[in-house]
Amino acid sequence: MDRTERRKREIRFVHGADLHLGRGLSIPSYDKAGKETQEFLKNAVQDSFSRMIRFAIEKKVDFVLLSGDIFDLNNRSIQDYHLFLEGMKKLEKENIKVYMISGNHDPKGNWKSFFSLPSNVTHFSAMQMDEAEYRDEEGNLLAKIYGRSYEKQADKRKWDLKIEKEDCFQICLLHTMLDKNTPQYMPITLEDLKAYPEIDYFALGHIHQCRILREEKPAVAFSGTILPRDIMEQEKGSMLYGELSPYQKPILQKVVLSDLFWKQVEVALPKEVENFTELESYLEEQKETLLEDIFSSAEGEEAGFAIIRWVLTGKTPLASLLSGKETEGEEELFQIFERVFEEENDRLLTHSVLFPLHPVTEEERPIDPTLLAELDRIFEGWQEGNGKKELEKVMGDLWSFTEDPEKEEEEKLLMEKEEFAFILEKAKELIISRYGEEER
Ligand SMILES: [Mn+2]
Repeated sequence: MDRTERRKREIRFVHGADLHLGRGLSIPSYDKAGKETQEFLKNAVQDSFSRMIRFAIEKKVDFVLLSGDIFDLNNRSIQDYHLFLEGMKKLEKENIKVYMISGNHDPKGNWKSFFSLPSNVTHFSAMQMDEAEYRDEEGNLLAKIYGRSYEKQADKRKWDLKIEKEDCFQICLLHTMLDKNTPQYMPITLEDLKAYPEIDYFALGHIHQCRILREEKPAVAFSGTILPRDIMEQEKGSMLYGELSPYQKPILQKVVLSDLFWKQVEVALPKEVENFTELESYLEEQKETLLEDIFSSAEGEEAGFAIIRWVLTGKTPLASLLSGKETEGEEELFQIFERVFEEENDRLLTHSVLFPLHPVTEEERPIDPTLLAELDRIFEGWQEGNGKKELEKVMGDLWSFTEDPEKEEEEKLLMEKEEFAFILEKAKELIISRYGEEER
């Protein structure tokens, strides 16, 4: 064993990101849930955060890495900062260090300093690539940690990490989309990171899913969000536990932090299901199978608590029956699902029910090809830009369609590309399924 190896003892850490403290769960049916369920949902973010802190303490890690978006831009309150502070103090008491950067949701430029952070916490600068040293009690340098915070909601700056070969572990925190095409969120790629063989681990934040992208040095991973907050985030909340050793490649393990998960479940209705009564009996028959599918697919030790968006498909006459009565129909469907799945089951909540949109084949309902082409042209135009402005008017004041976060209006919800595409797709399906209906 040479001198270098003797000095490098193994280090252990926890890597988290995208805590989005302050951001609640987005559930349209929240008010209809029972008292206990509401209480559970209300505390879910806090519970995930507490689990993270408890895990770090129980594992006696050397430090905790937080890769940005600790707070949610639009929802952070003094209580959220207080909650965070309490967590940091618990770690301080156990002599666990914290290294963190600000992301696009909690940029340094408008970080709210309601409290002073305890001495164990290093909040990296937004000015340039910053660095900190982690030493053991004898003062031996064990690790160097690098990171750069966002100053504003966008960080288009060039990536400026310059490092030397060091006699210790090296870790870098980044808040990035890891994609050259989104210049506002630090435009770098996995290939760029591979060019740093001296770095042991790149601890990434921004993408809300746990992704271990590379296990060899330099290891690269997104920890995921600590708690999924809406139906678009269909994975349990998570963080990563890591070990760096001079003798083997980095060890990274996903740690599930929430029991709660969201899922979109498709129920294909046979054509025999002609009305609400028959639907309810059909669901009663399918109930066990559906529940088993939902809970057996859930990761983690406990099956957990499921928030379900039911999507009805299939060639059922119910589809045409509901045509023009969508709002009322949705309410009735919601009640049916609630009765079938939630009575005697306190581990499931119906998020919403999307009524059947009868997928129509060409043979069943031939569509004039010129009309179809025209439809495609209109929809493409919408995705391009001009149509977006029109749609923005139609959809009201709640949504913002801007892709430039510096122009982003704080009080509006950002219409993401995927959501926009989803809405257009559904609109198109609806038009096609209605086409020629009157004549039938
Ligand atoms: Mn982010």
